[in-house]
Order: sequence, then C-alpha cells, then structure tokens
Amino acid sequence: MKFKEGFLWGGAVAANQCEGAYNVGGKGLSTADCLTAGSLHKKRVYTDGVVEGEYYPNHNGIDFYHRYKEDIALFAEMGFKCFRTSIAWSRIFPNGDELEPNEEGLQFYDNLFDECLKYGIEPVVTLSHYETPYGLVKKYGSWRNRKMIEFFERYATTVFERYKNKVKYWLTFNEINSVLIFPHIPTGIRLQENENQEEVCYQAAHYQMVASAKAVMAGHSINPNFKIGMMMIFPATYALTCQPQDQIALMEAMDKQYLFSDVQVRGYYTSKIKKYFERKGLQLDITKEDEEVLKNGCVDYIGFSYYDSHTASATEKSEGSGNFFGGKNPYLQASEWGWTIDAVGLRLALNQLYDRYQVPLFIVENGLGAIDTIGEDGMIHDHYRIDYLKKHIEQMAIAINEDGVDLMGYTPWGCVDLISMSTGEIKKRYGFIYVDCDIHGNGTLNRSRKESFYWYQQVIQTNGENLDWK
Ligand code: BGP
Repeated sequence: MKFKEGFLWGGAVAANQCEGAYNVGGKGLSTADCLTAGSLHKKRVYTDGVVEGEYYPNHNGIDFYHRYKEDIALFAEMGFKCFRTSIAWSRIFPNGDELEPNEEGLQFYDNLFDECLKYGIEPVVTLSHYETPYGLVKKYGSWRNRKMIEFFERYATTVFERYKNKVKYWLTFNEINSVLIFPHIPTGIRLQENENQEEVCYQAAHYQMVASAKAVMAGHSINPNFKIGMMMIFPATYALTCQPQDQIALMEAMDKQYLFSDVQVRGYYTSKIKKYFERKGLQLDITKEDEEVLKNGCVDYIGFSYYDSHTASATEKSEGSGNFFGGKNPYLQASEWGWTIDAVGLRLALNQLYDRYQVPLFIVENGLGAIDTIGEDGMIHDHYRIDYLKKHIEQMAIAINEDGVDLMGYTPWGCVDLISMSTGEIKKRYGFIYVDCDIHGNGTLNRSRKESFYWYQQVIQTNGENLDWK
C-alpha cells in the first residue's frame, strides 16, 4: 500500500453547496440559488430567479461562510494535506459582466485560503462548480452565448492574480461532461422543446472548453508554477454483455466522455467526434481561432469524480442512475439513492485515463451518500462509509503500485456534510464531520466528528498504509 511522499490527501466541497450567505458580502444571485429542494423521487426545479414561498436549501447551505474556521480546524485535525473548494463566481462578479470585482468577495477567499495555509493545507480551487451568475443567464442566455468566454476569462484572471501566491492547484469547470446529462446545472441553460437540444449542449461545452483553455493560458503566464486541471465525471462503464453490438455501444458511450478530455488534455477534437457531429447534422460555432486556443490551453492534470459505474447496451434502454447515464449492473449493489458501488471500477477508470493521456490524475470526488443515525453514545458509527472508502483506496493503491498510474491525490466528496447537488437534501450525507441540520434547514448547524473522522485521520497519518479499522 504505497502512496508517494506528498500525496494530496484531503476532502472536497463546493461553494454553492456549503457556504450559504447567498446574498451576503455583495454576492449576486447564482443559478444554484434558484434550485429548489427535491428528493430521490422529486426533481429539483430551476426557477426563474428566487420565487417567494419556495425553499432553496443552498441559500444557507451549512453556513460555511461564517464557520469555515471551525471546519478547517477539523480538517487539520484529520491531517488534511489539501482542501478542494470552489470560488462562487457571483461573489467576485455579482452579475457576471462587471468590469471591476467585488472586493468583499475577494477578501472572503483571501481569509479562507489563509486559514488553510495556516495549517499547511493546500487549497485546490475549482473556478466554476455548478453555479453561474444569474445575471449572465438573464442578460446573455448564459453558455448559449460566446460572450461568456470573455466574462469567464476576466473572472479567472482576476482570481489568478489575486491568489497567485496562495493557490497552486486549480480546476476550471467541475464535471465539464455533465452538460450532456443535466445541462441546466453546469451551464444555467434551460433547454427548449423546439430546439436541437444536443446541438445546444455541444455548443455550450465548446464555449466552456475555449473559456477553460483561455484561463489555462492566462494562469500559466500569471504564475508558471500553477497546476491547472480539467475536471470530469469518469465512472467505469461496461458493456452489458459480450455481444459485439454492446461493445460498440460501450465504445460510443466512452467517445462522448473522452471528447472532453481529448480536447482539454490533447488540445483537439478527434476525427471520430467530428464525424459524429457531421452525422448528426450539428451546426457548431467552432472557429479556427478557437482551435488555436484549444491547442495552446492544454491542462496539466486530469481531476475526476468517481462514485459509481454503469453499463452500455445496444438494445436495453438506459434509465440513468447516479450522476451519469447508463444502465444498471446486475453484479453490483447500490446505495440508498441507487448509485452503484464499484471499487474495482475505480482501478479501471484510473488505468483508462492514464493509458490514454499519461498525465497526472487527481481523484477530486468519491464517496458514499448515506443516511446517518446518531448512536446511543452520541456518535455516528458510519462503518458503511469507512468500508466504501477503504475499498476504493485499496484499488487506488493497486493502480499506483501494480499498474504504474501517476495519482496526485484524493479528496473524498463532502468531507463535511453539505447540501446534495442532485436532490438538495442534506440527509444524503458524505461527511467525516456531521452537521446538525435537517432537510428543511432546521438545526443548530453544530459540527461533530463521526467515526470515519478518526479512521480517515489514521489513513492520512500512515500515508495510506493502514486502512484497517476495528
Ligand atoms: C458530483 C458533483 C458534486 C456533488 C456530488 C455528489 O456530481 O460534482 O457537486 O454533489 O456529485 O452528488 P449528490 O450531492 O447529488 O449526492
């Protein structure tokens, strides 16, 4: 079980799911502020602005905005080497199209990063994690519009300049390939019935990839030591059967994922994906200059989320599950929310990415969303979570030691409980740290250590050597 010296053990959150304070400190409204609460059986609604009478769980999150010092002290107690969070774009540019940033927003992240650095915790910062200033949606149609590239570049340059001596590790867009699955979350776009939806999604993806490449170029010139990554959902995907047509279905499913890493790591669209666009008659605004930008703005590493795995079939209709599309795997168990549990698939995913790109990899999300119950002794004994994480770390070790994969670090998702992205419920918990809050937002918001807190502390202390627990 060898992990290299300096392996980045840590945890991950996103601003919109934990900060709260949605209208404090000059922050503008973001798309995440317009998502109502949902559940496993009820989709969250993306309302037009904030509608009176609706409940928006992200408005208060877990009040990380005011309690970050306490949370970071707990991360330090666990031994975190890094902490992944995002900057809320609308704290920096409240409407998105201002020329000057909001100083109070910038100051908040100065304080946050200083607090991390005080404990020797490296911030790993996502520029855009599932929120876009709502002003850009209303005025420009969000990522339907090429102008977004300019707004994003201004935002990225502003924060790169400001934090160039505090933050080394960056990610541009969270789960950039999610635009093909639930486009309103990463892009703020509301798809219309009477339009070519696939075309809109690929177009938005293209603008985001150009914006990302421009940010990478700007970042490298501001500080050549920056490590700027892309971030995608990369679950393992299997052919449902060994029928040749199912293998083709698998290949086609993978092509749509690789599109994003091909463009962001290698700097170009493959001939195969161009043929696909042609075949589907997609009219995409991709200019010669864009192609130049993509070539020059390649990322330094691949960050990816891994929760579950899926199947591809030429005949079975996929119901979609977890945070991705694809069918169920009859050999695997699933979480209470139907997310398949597949640790071995993580080894496959690591190998697939490393074989194809040979750039460092960073698992920036992984974990089990589960309902936690407080035990009689007042503690949460989350052995199910320890078991899930342990099995995934074992597979990481195999990928590193037996397969030669270059893995930089590991930041399990929701290291402190937070608002679920897909359902808006806090009861879908991932944390090592429990937050006293129910699905209606009631509770003291007090933090407490779960049993997994002590287990993860041991994992980090032994640099991944000792994963066993009583
Ligand atoms: C990823 C997102 C995260 C996060 C996670 C867990 O897709 O990047 O923001 O929330 O999934 O999903 P959920 O919160 O729906 O359980």
